Amino acid sequence: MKKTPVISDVKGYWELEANRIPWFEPWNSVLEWNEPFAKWFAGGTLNASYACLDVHMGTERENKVAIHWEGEDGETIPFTYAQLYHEVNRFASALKKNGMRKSDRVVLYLPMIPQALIAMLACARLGAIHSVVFSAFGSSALADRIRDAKARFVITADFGKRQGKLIPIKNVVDIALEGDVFVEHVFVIKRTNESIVLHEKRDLLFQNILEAADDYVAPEPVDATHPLFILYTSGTTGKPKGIVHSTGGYLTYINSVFNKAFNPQEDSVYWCTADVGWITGHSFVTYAPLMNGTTSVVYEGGPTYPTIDRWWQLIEKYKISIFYTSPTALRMFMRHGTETIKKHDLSSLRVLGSVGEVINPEVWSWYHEHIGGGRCPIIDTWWQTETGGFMLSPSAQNLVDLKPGSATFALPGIDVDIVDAYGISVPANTKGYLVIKQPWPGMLIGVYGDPERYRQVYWSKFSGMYYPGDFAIKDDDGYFWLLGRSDEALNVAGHLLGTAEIESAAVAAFSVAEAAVVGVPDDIKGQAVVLFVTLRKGVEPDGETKREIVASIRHLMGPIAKPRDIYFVDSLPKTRSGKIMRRILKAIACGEEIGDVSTLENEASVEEVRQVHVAMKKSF
Ligand code: 6R9
Repeated sequence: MKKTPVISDVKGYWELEANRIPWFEPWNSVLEWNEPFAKWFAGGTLNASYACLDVHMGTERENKVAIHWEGEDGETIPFTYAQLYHEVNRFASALKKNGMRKSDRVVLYLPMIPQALIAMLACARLGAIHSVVFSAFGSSALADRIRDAKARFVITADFGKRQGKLIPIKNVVDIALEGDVFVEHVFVIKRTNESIVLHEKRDLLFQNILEAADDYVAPEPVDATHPLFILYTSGTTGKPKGIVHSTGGYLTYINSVFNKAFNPQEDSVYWCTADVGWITGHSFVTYAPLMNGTTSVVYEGGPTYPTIDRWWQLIEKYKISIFYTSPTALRMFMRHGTETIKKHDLSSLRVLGSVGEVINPEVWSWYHEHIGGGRCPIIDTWWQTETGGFMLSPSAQNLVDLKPGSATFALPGIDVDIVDAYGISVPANTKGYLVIKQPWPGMLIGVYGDPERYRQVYWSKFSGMYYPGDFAIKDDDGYFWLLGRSDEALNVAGHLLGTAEIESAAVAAFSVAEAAVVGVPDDIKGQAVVLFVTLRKGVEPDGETKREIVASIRHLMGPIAKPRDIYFVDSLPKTRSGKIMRRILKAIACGEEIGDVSTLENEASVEEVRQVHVAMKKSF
């Protein structure tokens, strides 16, 4: 059986990978490791905007399309590498002339318009540190992040566009900045003719300041350890953490794993459906594809507007060959059946990727068959905001035998293990905590302004190991299977169960589209399994369906995982990045207060779940 090659000289390997991106000055040492603080390639200097754009100038890629941008209503704008280079230079010049300097923190609150990528690259060109905040977050989430990052500038737009509606995002910035004294300028990109309120002196219309911009700004050389960006991640509880990524280590890493995992070719057309507000949008919409000179599609709208086949239209139209999305989106499409998919020619697809949550074997097989036509490998990438890029993933360059639902092996140079509560490696087929045993170039360099929190959250649970907070199991062949977050685990009658295992068993029942499992206190078993499900179109939420689901779980997991209660709901509460918020379901199932829901996509679903729960309780 083919396995990922083991790298014996890990530092030598990363040095080779670092040489694939452009440097101004070479580094003094590959790694200075003072646990838990890593300095990769210290002394080396580079610039992220240069690595994404300037390197392609004067080459054949100059006139190659970097981005096919498409809006919800079908508006399209292609940018060649030369055009993108020009736009980024002018944008950076305008920012510079208005005071932006190296190391300034700049909050970007932008919809998925070309300027979102342009603004990131323009900040990077000046050595300023961007912090992108997802543009569907509300004003208090935005205010927290602006304050925590001590941002000097905010870049925003007048409106976002979603499901045919205009979203007044500049307005949200105004509310977030009430009483703020630190932000000097808000740069506003105007994309509609609608009027907006402009605060004198503070707010600058970007189109106006662009008039005085130069066509070229020299890229600021920064040390490899200079922060490229801060990205806030909420985790399951508590105030969001400002995850800081370096420039040299981060770019080296994402460039390396992007090539390994997806194996892009010169003529590939790549589409990652993530928003720039998430790490996937940073690493695999903006930086890695551009460093590679890849042609990407960037799409502003949602997956089902104006029609359910919007995504398949785009794949057909642009002849997309590498498609990267989330299990959440796939499960939503599964629910709607395959009729609309069949109408489109998806034969350009060559590689399919998945990220964000466990891809249940059922969903994997559906993706493989109905989207990939049975011929495309599914590259299931396990990673986190904190890891910068993929950690566990098959490689399309050197493909191993795939197993539906497994992220296969660690990528070369990555040392991953599964340990018990004492940090001891567990044998095959034993559930445990996933850990990373060696530093890697893409690792976060800290939590902004809080080194102690960085140490405590990631490096204190097990001595000398990075703790990501996920459960996993390794099978007899050494394949990794992710089992969900360890902070959401269930302990039923002394058996530790991962949410993902039971959810996959539930989704294996034909009727089920999506499933979420939580543990609730139980007098006898310690915890009991409670299951929330959404059903496929046309399936009745009746006793027959319940019996089918229970049978599937008993069959695949054994009687230990049999749910005590099953609730049928129309939708599950999810974060805006598509992760199911089990914490909320658990609170509802236990009759507790729900707490902070500021990162929720659809608050209505919380209320709906609660009502179904109350109604079902009464009927028992
Ligand atoms: C990239 C991203 C990180 C958490 C991670 C894990 C879950 C991500 C996964 C996966 C199983 C995969 N996760 N990819 N679980 N299989 N392929 O999603 O970053 O938003 O920080 O979330 O997401 O639980 O710990 P982030």
